Amino acid sequence: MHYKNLLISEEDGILIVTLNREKALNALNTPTMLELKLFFEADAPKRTGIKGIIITGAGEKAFAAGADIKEFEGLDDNLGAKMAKRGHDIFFSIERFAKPVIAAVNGFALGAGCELAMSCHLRIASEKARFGQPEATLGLLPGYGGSQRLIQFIGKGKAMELLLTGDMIGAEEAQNLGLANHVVPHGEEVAIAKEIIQKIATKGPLAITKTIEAVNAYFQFDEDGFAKEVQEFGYLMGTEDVKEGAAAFVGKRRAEFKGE
Ligand code: CO8
Repeated sequence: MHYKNLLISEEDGILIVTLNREKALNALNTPTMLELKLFFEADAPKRTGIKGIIITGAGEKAFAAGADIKEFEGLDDNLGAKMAKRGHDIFFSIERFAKPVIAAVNGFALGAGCELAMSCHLRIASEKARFGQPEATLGLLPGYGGSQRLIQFIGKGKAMELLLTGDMIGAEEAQNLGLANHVVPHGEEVAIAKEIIQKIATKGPLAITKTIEAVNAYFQFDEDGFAKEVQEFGYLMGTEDVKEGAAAFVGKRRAEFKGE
């Protein structure tokens, strides 16, 4: 299969998936999401010989700076909910992948980018990584599972603060909060992720798959929260506020929200 927005390579039995929209800070537009869907739901499961998968971003600056805000124009409540549901399904397929999936976070991991990193089993952060869920700044809430997974990683109080303020945190704070597993010198995140996958590959492969299933099972009761997120994301996508938020971003100005 030929991918346009993802670069896929294999090194020492590990698949490396590079989000490849550097000029847009690897924002996850629809074609990229569809390629992630194809990769994780169809292609990668057939590669039974691989030891694991690493996801990273092209360039020096970003893992992924969110969903592509330039695609928001023309979205309404119905389409917004559909896109959020599709994103949930893709990120569940990453979270439930039978082999370890590690995010090598080489820069900004914001909005959908942070949500993608959180759907991976582990996160190795460059010291330059920045994490955040800035959707409220756009008049939205996270649409790809962020309102649920952020709580799972850092607890309700701090998650509430980051979700309500839209503040970004650096790699060290992300590690202290439990969001990043390790912080490493910039440029070494893929190499360290590879070392960890090589170590996991020495363990029992069935044990690894069953451990991933068991850890994920702990959070199954949260699925109503995901359904709630789809519903509310759809609602917000139909509001004037999100049109204003996206237009302000594209126009490089501060948003003037009316609460409508
Ligand atoms: N979408 C589209 N383009 C983007 C995005 C994005 N999320 N982020 C950056 N870009 C583009 C910029 O528009 C700019 O393009 P251009 O050169 O054509 O103007 C280029 O990338 C470089 O960006 P900046 O010039 O802004 O770079 P800075 O270093 O000044 O700033 C930031 C970097 C802080 C990361 C800044 O770009 C920023 O704030 N980006 C937006 C972050 C954000 O709000 N992310 C959340 C998006 S919403 C979301 O993820 C919701 C997911 C739910 C599902 C959605 C389903 C529809």
